[in-house]
Amino acid sequence: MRFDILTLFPDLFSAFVKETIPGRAVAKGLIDIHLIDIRAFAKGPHRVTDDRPYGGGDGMVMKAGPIFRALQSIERAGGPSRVILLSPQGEPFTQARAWELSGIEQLTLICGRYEGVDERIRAECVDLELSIGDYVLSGGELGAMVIVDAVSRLIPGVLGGERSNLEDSFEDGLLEYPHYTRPRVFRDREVPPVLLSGDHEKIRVWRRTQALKRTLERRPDLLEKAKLTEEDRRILADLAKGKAT
Ligand code: 9D3
Repeated sequence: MRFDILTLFPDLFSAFVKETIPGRAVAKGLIDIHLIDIRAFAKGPHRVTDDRPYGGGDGMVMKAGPIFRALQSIERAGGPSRVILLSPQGEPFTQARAWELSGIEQLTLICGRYEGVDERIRAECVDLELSIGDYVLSGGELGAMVIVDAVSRLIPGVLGGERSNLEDSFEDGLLEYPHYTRPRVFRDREVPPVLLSGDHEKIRVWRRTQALKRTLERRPDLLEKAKLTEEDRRILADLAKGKAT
């Protein structure tokens, strides 16, 4: 899988590409990350990439020409491709969207800056506009890293020896149960005895109960879409009655 990232700040990606799981996937040859400096496609001695908005108002708008030429410079990898604009106006990026994108051979990510990009880039070039959440960032670069991270760890082989992404939070729609490791006592807090019992069935039920309890308390919105078994529904009923802990 190949990612082409269009940005005015390619240096922001150097530690990301060197140090992260996607970075290791690059080293393993499973993914390619190409950084494209939009400024290299700007014209004139000053290589201007932004301009004042028609109609007036504060702030600057990214010019269409440099982004368009940067897009034209990308070699086609062959398989299906998608051009994604990161913007606060985009659809929310979700785990379901990450799975969908992980099946596409080539993703192009356009990172906006300033007030945004000229609307004609959207109209001419963009297949999908994504936001990573309801907060204000300074540009699309962190959004692009979020998408590369979430998508590339779904590609077979990227998560080497680490636990499978099927166990991840959000794959079954629940938050995770609490984790403990040594020491058994830390600042007078003991590891729940069930985890030391060696009774794997009891441990499984306890973990499932904790996952359901956390989700109910912190993210009740997730329970509506979660994949729940008959056992889960019974545990939830017990939690509601104050029976399970
Ligand atoms: C302060 C500027 N805002 C005017 C009211 C609009 C605005 C423009 C551009 C706000 C943020 C940005 C830059 N953000 C992104 O490019 C961005 C983003 C985000 O801000 N939040 C969540 N996801 C994303 S993806 C790209």
